[in-house]
Amino acid sequence: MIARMTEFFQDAPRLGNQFLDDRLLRGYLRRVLPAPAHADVEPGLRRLGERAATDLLALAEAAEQQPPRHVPFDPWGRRVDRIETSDAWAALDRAAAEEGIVATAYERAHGAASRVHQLARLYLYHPSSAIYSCPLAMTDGAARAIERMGGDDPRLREAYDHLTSRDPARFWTAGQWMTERTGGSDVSGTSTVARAVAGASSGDYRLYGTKWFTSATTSQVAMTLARIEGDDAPGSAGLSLFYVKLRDDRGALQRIVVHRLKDKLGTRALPTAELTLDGTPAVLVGGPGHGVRKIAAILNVTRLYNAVCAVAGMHRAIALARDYATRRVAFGRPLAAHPLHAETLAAMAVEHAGAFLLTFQVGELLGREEVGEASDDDLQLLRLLTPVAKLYTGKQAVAVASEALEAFGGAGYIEDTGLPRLLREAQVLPIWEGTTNVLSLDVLRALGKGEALDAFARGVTRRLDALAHPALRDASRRVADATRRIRAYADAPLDGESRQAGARAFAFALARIFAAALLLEHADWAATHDDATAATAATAALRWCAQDLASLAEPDATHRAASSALLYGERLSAVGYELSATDHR
Ligand code: MFK
Repeated sequence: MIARMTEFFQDAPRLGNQFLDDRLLRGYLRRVLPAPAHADVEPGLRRLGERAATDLLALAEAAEQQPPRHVPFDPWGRRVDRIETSDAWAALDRAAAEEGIVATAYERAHGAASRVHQLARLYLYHPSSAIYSCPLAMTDGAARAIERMGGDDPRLREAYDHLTSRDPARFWTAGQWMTERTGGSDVSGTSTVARAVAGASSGDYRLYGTKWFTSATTSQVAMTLARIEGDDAPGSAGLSLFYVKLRDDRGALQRIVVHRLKDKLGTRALPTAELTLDGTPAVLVGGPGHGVRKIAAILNVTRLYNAVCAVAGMHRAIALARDYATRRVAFGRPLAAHPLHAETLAAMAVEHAGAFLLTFQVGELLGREEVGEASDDDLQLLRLLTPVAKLYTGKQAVAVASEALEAFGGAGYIEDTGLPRLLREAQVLPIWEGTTNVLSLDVLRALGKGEALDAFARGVTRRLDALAHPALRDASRRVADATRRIRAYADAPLDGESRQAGARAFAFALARIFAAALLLEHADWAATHDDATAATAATAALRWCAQDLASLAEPDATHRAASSALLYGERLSAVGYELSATDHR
């Protein structure tokens, strides 16, 4: 018995070609890309899917083994603030350029569909990138901001050319420095000051202040916020957007002091620093003031990246757990043959399918906006669904990663299996780029005067009305009913505080309903086109729609007072909550 045990070694999970293994991605691209575009891009995606399971994966693992190091001084005591990263990290940068992970979106070889193609490339690249996707997100956001607001400033044009280059020798990445000690989510607390450079052209400033989180500090350039001296407009309206080139022609940091690298739960190959700008030259972008509104052009791209990376991470976690379930035998049969295990993995696949379609829908809308083909409804939906997709997928990515680790039993908790990284890399997704709650409030902001919800309802109804397959009818009725319920909720005369307290449940309902309509649309297409993925598309859609799609909260003043008492123990009577005498103690 002992001899038999010692001879046994469990096979590790293996990854196949990450494009060929992804039926949802392939079916989706067949549906949404025009046939010539599909024929053009498919071979490249196939190659990238292979790289994601081979050389990129090896580079990502090597980069994780050699995290960045801050070298503050040279051997002779001069302040140098070098951030040393691994060769593998540099190779992932080169691969990103060559694979056009950013450039594809700006070359626009396939018009509006270019954004979907580019996001599909990001989706394949991200889980084998050691989070090199983070600098790429900010690079794409910066390119978009410069395209929209850069005007003809030669320094910004130069940056745009580098940020969107496929040539590894020319490719630059950008940081996005928003967070300060005085303001994390509340960016209006930014205390960095911008002083105009006397005698220089009108866009030239020097920045003074401390940035508390700067991701990808090895980037060549960054976009940041500062208050122009003398601008006393209140809150974020008094902030302006600036472009910074981090190093001079000799490679020295331009009056930037790096204090330390952050010691983070995950994203460990990615350098994230605290730094002080002490007269750093900067170029004003898009004129003075309204910096938050301007940096939102970047945020809305990076939030979409966040969602794509969330669904990509879910897919990777499921791919590993699915493969392992065929290799691991317990109680006399492979895990895959155990009904409860199979149900658990299938539920993760359904979660991934809805999150995937919701996210790529935002990509379709952004693609149309970028080439000037977006309708008014598209623009409303883009504004509304960007935070919805980000907040929903970020949260679900953690749940799926956690479930995936559990599917490996104890091995999922052991560092050198690489599996714990799935959870660590997921946990950042609901935090950076706006937490779930901050984004739920952004959803309320995006509703505006109600036009966005009108566009939302039309987007759902149009899809439901077009369904042809009779098997989808019941599910379609459930989605229509949930849409009526969120409309009634939005129209109800709730006070502002109650509206805020219920904002997360509302945002989740929007995510579930829109994803439901997209899943039904996709399943209908697959069934009527006899697509190879028709059965899985229909199963995912029907299971998704069987859940409560609009579980709304109505936390009125009494409810909120009780929540407060639950947390802080104040006397409920003080806030008018009537309970028995014993409850008041
Ligand atoms: C692997 C995946 C890749 C991910 C890469 C991640 C690396 C990046 C690391 C980071 O940078 S993390 C830092 C991220 N920080 C945030 O996301 C900030 C989160 N906080 C918010 O989003 C707050 O809601 C916000 C800062 C926007 C609140 O600011 P304000 O100024 O108090 O809000 P206000 O006054 O409502 O909005 C100011 C203007 O901006 C308004 O326009 P108007 O001036 O015309 O009235 C808003 O409509 C507009 N605005 C705000 N958010 C917008 C927006 N416009 C469009 N889209 C938005 N999302």
